[in-house]
Amino acid sequence: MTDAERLLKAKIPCSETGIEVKKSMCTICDPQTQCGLDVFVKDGKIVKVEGNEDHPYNGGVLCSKGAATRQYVYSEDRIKTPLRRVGPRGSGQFEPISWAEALDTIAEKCNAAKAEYGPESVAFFAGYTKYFRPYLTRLAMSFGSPNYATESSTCFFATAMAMMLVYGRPGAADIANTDCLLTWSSNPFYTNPGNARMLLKRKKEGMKIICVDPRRSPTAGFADIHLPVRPGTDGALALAMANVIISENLHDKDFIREYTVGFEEYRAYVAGFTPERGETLTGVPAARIREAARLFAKSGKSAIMFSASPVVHHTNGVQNYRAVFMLSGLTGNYDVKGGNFVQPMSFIHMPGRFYSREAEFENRSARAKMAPAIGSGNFPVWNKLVPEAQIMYLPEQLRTGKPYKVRCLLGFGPNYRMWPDSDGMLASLENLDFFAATDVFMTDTCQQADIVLPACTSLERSEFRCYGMGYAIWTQPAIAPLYDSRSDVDIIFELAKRMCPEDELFAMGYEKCVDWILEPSGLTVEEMKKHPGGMFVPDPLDLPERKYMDGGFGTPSGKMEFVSKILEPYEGAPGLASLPVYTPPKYSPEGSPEIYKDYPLILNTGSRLPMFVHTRTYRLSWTSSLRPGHPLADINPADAKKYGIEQGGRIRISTPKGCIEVGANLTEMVRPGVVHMYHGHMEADANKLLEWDYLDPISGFPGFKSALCKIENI
Ligand SMILES: Nc1nc2c(c(=O)[nH]1)N[C@H]1C(S)=C(S)[C@@H](COP(=O)(O)OP(=O)(O)OC[C@H]3O[C@@H](n4cnc5c(=O)[nH]c(N)nc54)[C@H](O)[C@@H]3O)O[C@H]1N2
Ligand SMILES: Nc1nc2c(c(=O)[nH]1)N[C@H]1C(S)=C(S)[C@@H](COP(=O)(O)OP(=O)(O)OC[C@H]3O[C@@H](n4cnc5c(=O)[nH]c(N)nc54)[C@H](O)[C@@H]3O)O[C@H]1N2
Ligand SMILES: [Mo]
Repeated sequence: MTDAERLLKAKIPCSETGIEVKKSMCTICDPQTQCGLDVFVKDGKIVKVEGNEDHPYNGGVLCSKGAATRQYVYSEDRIKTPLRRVGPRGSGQFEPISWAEALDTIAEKCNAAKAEYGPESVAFFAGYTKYFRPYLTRLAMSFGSPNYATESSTCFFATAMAMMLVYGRPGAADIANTDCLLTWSSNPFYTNPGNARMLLKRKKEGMKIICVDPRRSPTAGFADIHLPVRPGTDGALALAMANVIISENLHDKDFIREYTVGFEEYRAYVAGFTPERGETLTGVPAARIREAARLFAKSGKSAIMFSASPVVHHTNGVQNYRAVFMLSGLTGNYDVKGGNFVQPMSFIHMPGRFYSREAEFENRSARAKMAPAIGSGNFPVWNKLVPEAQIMYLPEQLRTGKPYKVRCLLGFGPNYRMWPDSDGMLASLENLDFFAATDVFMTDTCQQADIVLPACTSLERSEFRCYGMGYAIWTQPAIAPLYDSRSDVDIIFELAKRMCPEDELFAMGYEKCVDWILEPSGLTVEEMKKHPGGMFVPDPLDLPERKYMDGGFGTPSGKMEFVSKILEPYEGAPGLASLPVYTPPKYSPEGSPEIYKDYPLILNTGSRLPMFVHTRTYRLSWTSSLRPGHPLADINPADAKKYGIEQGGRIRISTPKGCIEVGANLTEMVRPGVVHMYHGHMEADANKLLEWDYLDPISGFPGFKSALCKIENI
């Protein structure tokens, strides 16, 4: 082998090999964990990726999904050109068309529906992908439709609602400065590697960890105290911890006196949740509840690390998280360093230590003059707090045409398997007059669309992102968009020309709009282009503690609310009590004993696996090989023994709604009595097992993590 061949084989970037290293970002697991990437490119093709060592979030590290970037980008499933459906829906019969024809058709259909039925007849939807959302929001607002919705109808917003009901503004765990981290259902070792590294560093420095998780997750493995709660009983556990804190006089009386309302009612309610009752309701031993409550209340500064999903994936989710978040105020840990510290969201739900004009750009206040959004009548509290449609109601509105017919759907990464009763969601799409889907891959949702548009990946486009430590990046394409694909943002700006030509900001173009949004931050696209791997923001905000001392809390009373003023008008309606009243999940041993008799196991769908992200990485052989035999359900060996199930054996999981057939994976990681099944599999879609209206009445979030099921060998 010659030297030149050796260099090439080793993929060394130099003039002999012609390999260049371009800086980029991995967005396979959108959006919190955008790891910096070094992309090795030769002749316009990616030959290798590595983590960018200089990036402050990942410091050179990549997970299995990021390491499989080349398989993701060069997947066989990529959509190559704009397509028009020529066969029946779902038939897969499409013909290629030009971009101009595709964009003109979409705009004509939407403009015609607007003229005939009103702009609300057109819905705009973003799946899990986040980077294009401000522009899609503005497109919907300028077009005049209140029906802008996202995957956040199932993710994060219910957690934010719980915080907002109590404090007005969410505060995130200040892991860097806390003495005691209470991870309530979060497992960063699988879901957020940067936070996991921080957690390990702080543990070495003496930080205590309490982990509330039904599974013996890696996070639970590092915890000083693990509380293996029965899924969906988190509220009862939090109330029992509050009972210990108050009865042992560990609460922060000064804070409570000055800054809260409803404490006496709360104290009286909490008195009923002794640790012994807590044990009965949650399965966590009373002694351990006491121990955890004391550690949390006595550890100097304590912080609650919450999650976007598991606690709120229950029919009682928002109430449960309200009870959890109250532990911060109760112990004086809200909006202090080392506690749950409030920072403004700078861009797309991420703090970046700067202010931006994102909200002004999106112009959601325009909704006030529009027709009611999808789901707003069914979820009034959601409607009050979240300026988006609650899209879980879409299938029912499509079926019934009530309160009005939705005619057109523009989906960017739409995936019908995101909804409970996914089959019902799929069938309901038949009621649309027109459906356009933009995706990277030809999915079975795209097969339903009238027009399909090919989106490129993050390595082929430019996008802005920021990070909590005050870092920002404007990415530049590492390679040109493959085939005839385009960035979602380009598509949105092209549609804006055709659907809201009078919009002056869209008329400025993408980069100018980003500059406009970032104007208060001092960041500009031009400056960021000089730092392809990202840069620290020029004058990062250094916010004081206890910002509520100036201007109060963002709640109706201006104080922390143990009794919610927003919920008070709904008192008496099931699940909407103004105190954080604990009710068991609708389907649970206590909530539905009749069903429990025949379906004696709890079905928890979607607890994360390290190698999969929703529907995205099943198609990659590298990531798939890390879970041989998938789709698999995780079952405790004691349950497996009871039902005569063996490792790898085929089983049927049934609920009253339906059944799926999967392999069995026996693991001590899961609690006896709980079956864990990851979602989004084409061959075995867990969301088929759930009813469309199995939803939390406050948030409209689905009860993905507490249905009842039975299992049998097949
Ligand atoms: N690898 C990977 N990373 C991801 C994702 C992915 O799909 N794969 N998804 C991303 C997305 S969209 C999200 S929302 C986040 C989620 O991020 P995380 O919340 O960290 O992940 P999960 O595994 O969903 O849940 C964390 C833990 O909650 C536990 N849990 C389940 N039910 C309950 C319950 O009722 N109560 C309590 N207390 N705990 C419960 C699970 O056992 C699990 O260990 O991860 C993001 N990161
Ligand atoms: N049973 C169950 N269901 C769940 C959950 C659960 O825990 N259990 N979790 C819920 C949560 S927390 C979330 S966040 C949702 C996520 O649910 P989804 O939004 O369905 O998530 P994905 O499958 O990651 O992405 C949807 C589509 O976006 C496409 N896509 C990827 N990148 C791009 C891009 O750059 N542009 C465009 N236009 N499309 C792109 C993907 O190919 C995919 O087809 O699922 C929810 N559903
Ligand atoms: Mo999520």
